[in-house]
Amino acid sequence: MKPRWAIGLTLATCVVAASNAYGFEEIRLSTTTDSSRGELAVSGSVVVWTDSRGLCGYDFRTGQEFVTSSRSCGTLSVSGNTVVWSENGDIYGYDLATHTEFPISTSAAGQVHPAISGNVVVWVDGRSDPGDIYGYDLSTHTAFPICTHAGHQNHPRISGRIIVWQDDRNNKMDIYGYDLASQSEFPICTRPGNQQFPGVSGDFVVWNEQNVDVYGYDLAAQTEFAICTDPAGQSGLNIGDNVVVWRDDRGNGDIYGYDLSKRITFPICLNAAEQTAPAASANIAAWADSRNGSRDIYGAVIPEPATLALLALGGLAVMRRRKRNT
Ligand SMILES: [Ca+2]
Ligand SMILES: [Ca+2]
Repeated sequence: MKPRWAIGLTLATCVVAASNAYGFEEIRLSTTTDSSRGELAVSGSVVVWTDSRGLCGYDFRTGQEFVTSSRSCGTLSVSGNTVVWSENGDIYGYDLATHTEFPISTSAAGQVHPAISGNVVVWVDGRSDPGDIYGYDLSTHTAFPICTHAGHQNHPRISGRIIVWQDDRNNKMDIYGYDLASQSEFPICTRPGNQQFPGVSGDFVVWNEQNVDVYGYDLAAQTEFAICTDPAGQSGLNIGDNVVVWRDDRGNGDIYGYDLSKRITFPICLNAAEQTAPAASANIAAWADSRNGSRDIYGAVIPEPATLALLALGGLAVMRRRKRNT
Protein backbone atom coordinates (compact mmCIF):
# COMPACT_ATOMS: atom_id res chain seq x y z
CA MET A 1 0.00 0.00 0.00
CA LYS A 2 1.32 3.44 -0.88
CA PRO A 3 1.90 6.03 1.84
CA ARG A 4 -0.81 8.67 2.12
CA TRP A 5 1.42 11.48 0.87
CA ALA A 6 1.89 9.57 -2.39
CA ILE A 7 -1.84 9.26 -2.96
CA GLY A 8 -2.34 12.96 -2.23
CA LEU A 9 0.42 14.00 -4.57
CA THR A 10 -0.85 11.70 -7.28
CA LEU A 11 -4.31 13.23 -7.06
CA ALA A 12 -2.79 16.69 -7.12
CA THR A 13 -0.87 15.81 -10.26
CA CYS A 14 -4.06 14.68 -11.96
CA VAL A 15 -6.05 17.75 -10.91
CA VAL A 16 -3.45 20.44 -11.50
CA ALA A 17 -2.98 21.33 -15.14
CA ALA A 18 0.33 19.61 -15.82
CA SER A 19 3.22 21.89 -16.62
CA ASN A 20 4.36 19.70 -19.48
CA ALA A 21 2.16 18.38 -22.28
CA TYR A 22 2.27 14.70 -21.30
CA GLY A 23 1.04 14.82 -17.75
CA PHE A 24 4.00 15.38 -15.43
CA GLU A 25 4.33 18.44 -13.25
CA GLU A 26 8.05 19.20 -13.31
CA ILE A 27 9.44 20.70 -10.09
CA ARG A 28 12.83 22.33 -9.63
CA LEU A 29 14.28 20.67 -6.53
CA SER A 30 17.65 22.42 -6.19
CA THR A 31 17.71 26.11 -5.33
CA THR A 32 21.40 26.77 -5.79
CA THR A 33 22.93 27.96 -9.04
CA ASP A 34 26.00 25.84 -8.31
CA SER A 35 26.15 22.90 -10.66
CA SER A 36 25.41 19.50 -9.15
CA ARG A 37 27.90 16.69 -9.61
CA GLY A 38 27.72 12.99 -10.29
CA GLU A 39 24.56 10.98 -10.06
CA LEU A 40 21.46 11.44 -7.98
CA ALA A 41 19.48 8.82 -6.10
CA VAL A 42 15.89 8.35 -4.97
CA SER A 43 14.37 6.33 -2.12
CA GLY A 44 10.66 6.64 -1.38
CA SER A 45 9.87 10.37 -1.29
CA VAL A 46 13.49 11.53 -0.96
CA VAL A 47 15.87 12.64 -3.73
CA VAL A 48 19.57 13.14 -2.87
CA TRP A 49 22.46 14.61 -4.84
CA THR A 50 25.80 16.35 -4.30
CA ASP A 51 26.59 19.94 -5.22
CA SER A 52 29.10 22.52 -3.98
CA ARG A 53 27.29 22.66 -0.61
CA GLY A 54 27.81 18.92 -0.01
CA LEU A 55 25.11 16.27 0.31
CA CYS A 56 21.74 17.83 -0.51
CA GLY A 57 18.25 16.50 -1.03
CA TYR A 58 14.56 17.18 -1.45
CA ASP A 59 11.70 15.47 0.34
CA PHE A 60 8.45 15.34 -1.65
CA ARG A 61 6.50 14.82 1.62
CA THR A 62 7.51 18.24 2.91
CA GLY A 63 8.14 19.93 -0.42
CA GLN A 64 11.43 21.20 1.04
CA GLU A 65 15.03 21.06 -0.08
CA PHE A 66 17.58 20.17 2.61
CA VAL A 67 21.35 20.64 2.90
CA THR A 68 23.23 18.26 5.20
CA SER A 69 26.47 18.67 7.11
CA SER A 70 28.08 15.97 4.96
CA ARG A 71 30.69 16.77 2.35
CA SER A 72 29.72 13.69 0.31
CA CYS A 73 30.82 13.56 -3.29
CA GLY A 74 30.37 11.82 -6.59
CA THR A 75 28.28 8.75 -7.14
CA LEU A 76 25.84 8.05 -4.35
CA SER A 77 23.04 5.64 -3.41
CA VAL A 78 20.24 5.91 -0.86
CA SER A 79 17.97 3.43 0.92
CA GLY A 80 15.60 4.69 3.60
CA ASN A 81 17.56 7.21 5.67
CA THR A 82 21.04 5.97 4.69
CA VAL A 83 23.08 7.59 1.92
CA VAL A 84 26.37 5.99 0.81
CA TRP A 85 29.12 7.26 -1.49
CA SER A 86 32.76 6.78 -2.47
CA GLU A 87 35.42 9.30 -1.59
CA ASN A 88 39.16 8.96 -2.29
CA GLY A 89 38.75 5.19 -2.64
CA ASP A 90 36.79 4.64 0.61
CA ILE A 91 33.08 4.14 1.31
CA TYR A 92 31.17 6.43 3.68
CA GLY A 93 27.60 6.72 4.86
CA TYR A 94 25.32 9.43 6.22
CA ASP A 95 22.18 8.96 8.29
CA LEU A 96 19.56 11.50 7.20
CA ALA A 97 17.61 10.99 10.45
CA THR A 98 20.45 11.43 12.96
CA HIS A 99 22.54 13.75 10.76
CA THR A 100 25.69 11.72 11.32
CA GLU A 101 28.39 10.60 8.94
CA PHE A 102 30.23 7.30 9.38
CA PRO A 103 32.92 5.25 7.56
CA ILE A 104 31.87 1.94 5.98
CA SER A 105 35.05 0.67 4.30
CA THR A 106 38.45 2.36 4.48
CA SER A 107 40.75 -0.53 3.55
CA ALA A 108 43.97 0.37 1.76
CA ALA A 109 42.78 -0.80 -1.66
CA GLY A 110 40.33 1.30 -3.62
CA GLN A 111 36.57 0.96 -2.96
CA VAL A 112 34.23 2.65 -5.42
CA HIS A 113 30.68 2.61 -6.83
CA PRO A 114 28.71 1.79 -3.66
CA ALA A 115 25.03 0.84 -3.67
CA ILE A 116 22.73 0.21 -0.71
CA SER A 117 19.51 -1.69 0.01
CA GLY A 118 18.29 -1.89 3.60
CA ASN A 119 21.28 -2.75 5.81
CA VAL A 120 23.57 -4.06 3.07
CA VAL A 121 26.08 -1.93 1.17
CA VAL A 122 27.95 -3.32 -1.85
CA TRP A 123 30.83 -1.85 -3.86
CA VAL A 124 33.70 -2.53 -6.28
CA ASP A 125 36.85 -3.46 -4.37
CA GLY A 126 40.41 -3.50 -5.74
CA ARG A 127 42.14 -5.40 -2.93
CA SER A 128 42.65 -8.64 -4.97
CA ASP A 129 42.42 -7.74 -8.66
CA PRO A 130 41.17 -4.79 -10.73
CA GLY A 131 37.61 -5.33 -9.58
CA ASP A 132 35.74 -7.60 -7.15
CA ILE A 133 32.37 -7.12 -5.45
CA TYR A 134 32.33 -6.81 -1.66
CA GLY A 135 29.55 -6.14 0.79
CA TYR A 136 29.03 -4.84 4.32
CA ASP A 137 26.16 -5.42 6.71
CA LEU A 138 25.42 -2.22 8.64
CA SER A 139 23.51 -4.15 11.33
CA THR A 140 26.27 -6.66 12.12
CA HIS A 141 29.24 -4.47 11.09
CA THR A 142 30.73 -7.26 9.02
CA ALA A 143 32.31 -7.09 5.56
CA PHE A 144 32.17 -10.04 3.18
CA PRO A 145 33.24 -10.92 -0.39
CA ILE A 146 30.45 -11.42 -2.95
CA CYS A 147 32.39 -12.07 -6.17
CA THR A 148 36.19 -12.38 -6.37
CA HIS A 149 36.31 -14.06 -9.78
CA ALA A 150 39.26 -13.21 -12.04
CA GLY A 151 38.32 -10.40 -14.34
CA HIS A 152 36.70 -7.08 -13.70
CA GLN A 153 33.42 -6.96 -11.82
CA ASN A 154 31.90 -3.50 -11.82
CA HIS A 155 28.78 -1.37 -11.23
CA PRO A 156 27.07 -3.45 -8.51
CA ARG A 157 23.47 -2.80 -7.53
CA ILE A 158 21.41 -4.39 -4.77
CA SER A 159 17.73 -4.92 -3.97
CA GLY A 160 16.91 -7.01 -0.90
CA ARG A 161 18.83 -10.28 -1.12
CA ILE A 162 19.81 -9.89 -4.82
CA ILE A 163 23.04 -8.25 -5.98
CA VAL A 164 23.81 -7.73 -9.68
CA TRP A 165 26.86 -6.41 -11.52
CA GLN A 166 28.57 -6.27 -14.92
CA ASP A 167 31.33 -8.84 -15.42
CA ASP A 168 34.02 -9.22 -18.15
CA ARG A 169 35.10 -12.79 -17.23
CA ASN A 170 33.93 -13.95 -20.68
CA ASN A 171 35.96 -11.22 -22.43
CA LYS A 172 32.87 -9.07 -22.97
CA MET A 173 30.44 -7.44 -20.60
CA ASP A 174 27.82 -9.77 -19.09
CA ILE A 175 25.38 -9.49 -16.20
CA TYR A 176 25.80 -11.74 -13.17
CA GLY A 177 23.91 -11.97 -9.90
CA TYR A 178 24.30 -13.23 -6.33
CA ASP A 179 21.64 -14.33 -3.87
CA LEU A 180 22.52 -13.40 -0.26
CA ALA A 181 20.00 -15.94 1.06
CA SER A 182 21.45 -18.97 -0.75
CA GLN A 183 24.96 -17.44 -0.99
CA SER A 184 25.10 -18.51 -4.63
CA GLU A 185 26.17 -16.74 -7.82
CA PHE A 186 24.30 -17.08 -11.12
CA PRO A 187 24.55 -15.69 -14.67
CA ILE A 188 21.71 -13.40 -15.77
CA CYS A 189 22.70 -12.49 -19.33
CA THR A 190 25.85 -13.86 -21.04
CA ARG A 191 24.84 -13.71 -24.71
CA PRO A 192 27.12 -12.07 -27.33
CA GLY A 193 27.48 -8.31 -27.16
CA ASN A 194 27.93 -6.10 -24.14
CA GLN A 195 25.43 -5.90 -21.32
CA GLN A 196 26.31 -3.17 -18.82
CA PHE A 197 25.18 -0.86 -16.03
CA PRO A 198 22.61 -3.17 -14.45
CA GLY A 199 19.95 -2.22 -11.95
CA VAL A 200 17.77 -4.45 -9.78
CA SER A 201 14.46 -4.04 -7.98
CA GLY A 202 12.68 -7.03 -6.48
CA ASP A 203 12.56 -9.76 -9.13
CA PHE A 204 13.48 -7.42 -11.99
CA VAL A 205 17.00 -6.90 -13.33
CA VAL A 206 17.55 -4.28 -16.05
CA TRP A 207 20.64 -3.30 -18.03
CA ASN A 208 21.98 -1.28 -20.93
CA GLU A 209 22.37 -3.46 -24.05
CA GLN A 210 25.21 -2.62 -26.45
CA ASN A 211 25.23 0.95 -25.08
CA VAL A 212 22.00 1.77 -26.93
CA ASP A 213 19.02 -0.26 -25.69
CA VAL A 214 17.38 -1.24 -22.39
CA TYR A 215 16.57 -4.85 -21.54
CA GLY A 216 15.15 -6.58 -18.49
CA TYR A 217 15.03 -10.03 -16.88
CA ASP A 218 12.37 -11.38 -14.56
CA LEU A 219 14.15 -13.58 -11.97
CA ALA A 220 10.89 -15.23 -10.88
CA ALA A 221 9.66 -16.10 -14.38
CA GLN A 222 13.24 -16.54 -15.71
CA THR A 223 12.35 -14.61 -18.84
CA GLU A 224 14.15 -11.78 -20.61
CA PHE A 225 12.29 -8.92 -22.26
CA ALA A 226 13.09 -5.76 -24.23
CA ILE A 227 12.23 -2.47 -22.53
CA CYS A 228 13.39 0.05 -25.13
CA THR A 229 14.97 -0.69 -28.52
CA ASP A 230 14.37 2.67 -30.19
CA PRO A 231 17.17 3.29 -32.75
CA ALA A 232 18.33 6.36 -30.83
CA GLY A 233 20.60 5.79 -27.83
CA GLN A 234 19.35 4.96 -24.36
CA SER A 235 21.77 5.35 -21.46
CA GLY A 236 22.08 6.13 -17.78
CA LEU A 237 19.32 3.76 -16.77
CA ASN A 238 18.16 3.46 -13.21
CA ILE A 239 15.44 1.45 -11.48
CA GLY A 240 13.39 2.08 -8.36
CA ASP A 241 10.47 -0.09 -7.28
CA ASN A 242 8.45 -0.80 -10.46
CA VAL A 243 9.83 2.11 -12.45
CA VAL A 244 12.79 2.07 -14.89
CA VAL A 245 14.11 5.45 -16.06
CA TRP A 246 16.78 6.38 -18.58
CA ARG A 247 18.20 9.23 -20.63
CA ASP A 248 16.98 8.96 -24.20
CA ASP A 249 18.64 10.53 -27.27
CA ARG A 250 15.69 10.28 -29.67
CA GLY A 251 14.94 13.96 -28.99
CA ASN A 252 17.34 16.36 -27.31
CA GLY A 253 18.53 14.41 -24.29
CA ASP A 254 15.27 13.55 -22.53
CA ILE A 255 14.04 11.35 -19.67
CA TYR A 256 11.80 8.35 -20.30
CA GLY A 257 10.24 5.82 -17.95
CA TYR A 258 8.87 2.28 -18.07
CA ASP A 259 6.39 0.76 -15.65
CA LEU A 260 7.26 -2.89 -15.04
CA SER A 261 3.80 -3.77 -13.71
CA LYS A 262 1.97 -2.41 -16.77
CA ARG A 263 4.87 -2.88 -19.23
CA ILE A 264 4.36 0.60 -20.68
CA THR A 265 6.83 3.30 -21.74
CA PHE A 266 6.11 6.95 -20.97
CA PRO A 267 8.01 10.20 -21.53
CA ILE A 268 8.79 12.04 -18.27
CA CYS A 269 10.66 15.13 -19.49
CA LEU A 270 11.04 16.22 -23.12
CA ASN A 271 12.23 19.75 -22.35
CA ALA A 272 14.38 21.25 -25.12
CA ALA A 273 17.43 21.50 -22.84
CA GLU A 274 19.51 18.49 -21.89
CA GLN A 275 18.38 16.10 -19.16
CA THR A 276 20.68 13.41 -17.70
CA ALA A 277 21.26 11.09 -14.72
CA PRO A 278 17.67 10.04 -13.91
CA ALA A 279 16.67 8.08 -10.81
CA ALA A 280 13.26 6.90 -9.60
CA SER A 281 11.13 5.27 -6.95
CA ALA A 282 7.52 4.10 -7.29
CA ASN A 283 6.23 7.66 -6.95
CA ILE A 284 9.12 9.95 -7.87
CA ALA A 285 11.39 10.57 -10.84
CA ALA A 286 14.32 13.00 -10.61
CA TRP A 287 17.07 14.06 -13.01
CA ALA A 288 19.76 16.65 -13.70
CA ASP A 289 18.53 19.42 -16.00
CA SER A 290 20.37 22.21 -17.82
CA ARG A 291 17.33 24.34 -18.78
CA ASN A 292 18.50 27.19 -16.51
CA GLY A 293 22.11 27.08 -17.67
CA SER A 294 23.47 25.47 -14.51
CA ARG A 295 23.04 21.75 -13.81
CA ASP A 296 19.94 21.80 -11.62
CA ILE A 297 17.93 18.95 -10.14
CA TYR A 298 14.34 18.54 -11.31
CA GLY A 299 11.74 15.99 -10.29
CA ALA A 300 8.18 14.90 -10.91
CA VAL A 301 5.57 12.77 -9.19
CA ILE A 302 4.86 9.59 -11.15
CA PRO A 303 1.11 8.92 -11.39
CA GLU A 304 -0.54 5.58 -10.64
CA PRO A 305 0.07 2.89 -13.29
CA ALA A 306 -3.55 3.11 -14.57
CA THR A 307 -3.16 6.87 -15.10
CA LEU A 308 0.25 6.26 -16.67
CA ALA A 309 -1.35 4.18 -19.41
CA LEU A 310 -3.48 7.17 -20.45
CA LEU A 311 -0.57 9.60 -20.11
CA ALA A 312 1.61 7.35 -22.25
CA LEU A 313 -0.96 7.63 -25.05
CA GLY A 314 -0.92 11.43 -24.67
CA GLY A 315 2.87 11.44 -24.59
CA LEU A 316 3.06 9.37 -27.75
CA ALA A 317 0.75 11.88 -29.44
CA VAL A 318 3.14 14.67 -28.39
CA MET A 319 6.09 12.77 -29.84
CA ARG A 320 4.24 12.16 -33.13
CA ARG A 321 3.34 15.85 -33.39
CA ARG A 322 6.96 16.79 -32.67
CA LYS A 323 8.15 14.41 -35.41
CA ARG A 324 5.67 15.85 -37.96
CA ASN A 325 6.86 19.37 -37.18
CA THR A 326 10.54 18.62 -37.68
CA1 LIG B 1 37.69 -9.77 -10.08
CA1 LIG C 1 15.68 17.51 -23.48
